Amino acid sequence: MYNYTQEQLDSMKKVEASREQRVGAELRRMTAEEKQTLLQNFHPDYIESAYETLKVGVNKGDKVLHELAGLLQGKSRVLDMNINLEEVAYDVDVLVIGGGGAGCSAAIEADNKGANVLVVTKLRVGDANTMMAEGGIQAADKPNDSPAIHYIDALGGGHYANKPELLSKLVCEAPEAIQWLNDLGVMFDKAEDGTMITTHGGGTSRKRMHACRDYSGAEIMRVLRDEVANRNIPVIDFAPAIELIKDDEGKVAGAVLMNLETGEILIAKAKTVIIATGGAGRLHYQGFPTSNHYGATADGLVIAYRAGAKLLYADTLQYHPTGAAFPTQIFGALVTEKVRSLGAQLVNKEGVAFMNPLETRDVSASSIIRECKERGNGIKTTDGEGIWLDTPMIEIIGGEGTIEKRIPAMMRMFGKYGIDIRKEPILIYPTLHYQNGGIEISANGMTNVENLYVAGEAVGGIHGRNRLMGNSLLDIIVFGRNAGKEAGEKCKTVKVGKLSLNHVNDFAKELKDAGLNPTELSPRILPDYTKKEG
Ligand code: MEZ
Repeated sequence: MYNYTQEQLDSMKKVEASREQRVGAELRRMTAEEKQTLLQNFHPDYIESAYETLKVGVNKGDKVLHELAGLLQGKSRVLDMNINLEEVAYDVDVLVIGGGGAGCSAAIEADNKGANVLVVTKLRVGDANTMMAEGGIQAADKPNDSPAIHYIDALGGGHYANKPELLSKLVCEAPEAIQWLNDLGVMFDKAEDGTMITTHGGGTSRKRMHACRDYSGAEIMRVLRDEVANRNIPVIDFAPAIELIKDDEGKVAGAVLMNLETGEILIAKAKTVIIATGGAGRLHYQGFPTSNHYGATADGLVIAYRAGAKLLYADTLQYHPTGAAFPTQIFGALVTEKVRSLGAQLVNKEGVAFMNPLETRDVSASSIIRECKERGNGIKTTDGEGIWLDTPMIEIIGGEGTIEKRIPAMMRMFGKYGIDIRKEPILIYPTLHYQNGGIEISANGMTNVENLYVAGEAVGGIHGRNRLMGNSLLDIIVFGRNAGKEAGEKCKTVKVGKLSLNHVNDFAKELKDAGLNPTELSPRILPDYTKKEG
């Protein structure tokens, strides 16, 4: 057992004491009014002081978090560089920026269209939030389910703000996405008769979460990365895009890449460009820890915004209810929602299960924050406080061995620190997990800027103002493939004009005219964890 404090041990005893009577107890769902009040009072998205209004660009007048505003209105890295756009290092049909699940899916489909594709990644292919996704991928492919029911669940979870044409595409193409992955070789959890095992997630009315144990994203990424390699699609690692390039007609026509090791600048010319750069957890909005991978710094949003692409719901973030709160070595790491799907309850300091564990994520996170901040029912940890997630319930409900079989990665993550989640509850607190908003696209994957496509977490609008579990692994496949097909087709008719970075200079002038004189370079590229003075 881990070296817990006396206070933690005393509280853990209360959790153990109440366990038996909690097993099988029906925990009430909140009413719509209760949820709204809870969100307004405790969800971080509602903290006005965390936001500021954008002064320039297409979303001028919209509010975004300070951290993102600083980057969107930051200083372009190319302004102080002497860049020769005629020295083209790569000339391709489709340039895919990002090597996660969306980028790889896009590259595969563009390749299927016969396009000459290049993938460029900031780190390495697979260093992405896809790899970190644990619990599963939704698809309505069981007889008691349908895309229409999936649509209604996601629409309710998204506070009715989802763009209908995007959500419709997501749910209607979900069964085919699962089939595609299965055919490529993804090892989904299956029953002995070969049918897929599916579970609930927060806010789902049917069991439609397909999983590969609790490392679903890693398994999907393994297969997509192999597929890209098997097709000999060229990939350039450690080459983040630091700016988009347009042509003299204002159409997107490539990107400025930076060799991360040498700083060398490389020009990639392309007929169509797909941004698949993922999320922004490493900006640590409002000081939250994050479940995101090291490169999640909103780069795609920044370069797209400077090129004139519109953002949608950039003010809404997802704080996953169950980030590890303890021990400190894994502070903020994801504890998959599947733990709750399998029966673990959220329990406070006094051993009371204070909410239904499968409310939607924004509601669950707010409820945990309220329990700690307002009600004083949190348990102190090295880094703050947390709530118990009563994992031993899973073994009681599902039978001995369920944890090892269904969530081995969780068992291992805590086991490394001497915590046996089959026997002891674990401490959790919300962690920054997902960017609900992003760059606006049409159903064909294109932004308002000609020849610029977006897929994956960098897109805004699919999930409205709150995403349901398992709809992200789904969207990277559906919209990644979609962007690849569309961009792979569109490039056949594109003639690229003279390359230009005028839009960057225009944006800099806009900043100056607005009285802004930014010194912070953007995109950020990598998070800054150096200790600040004072
Ligand atoms: O979709 C997700 O974010 C997901 C499946 C996360 C998880 O809790 O495992």
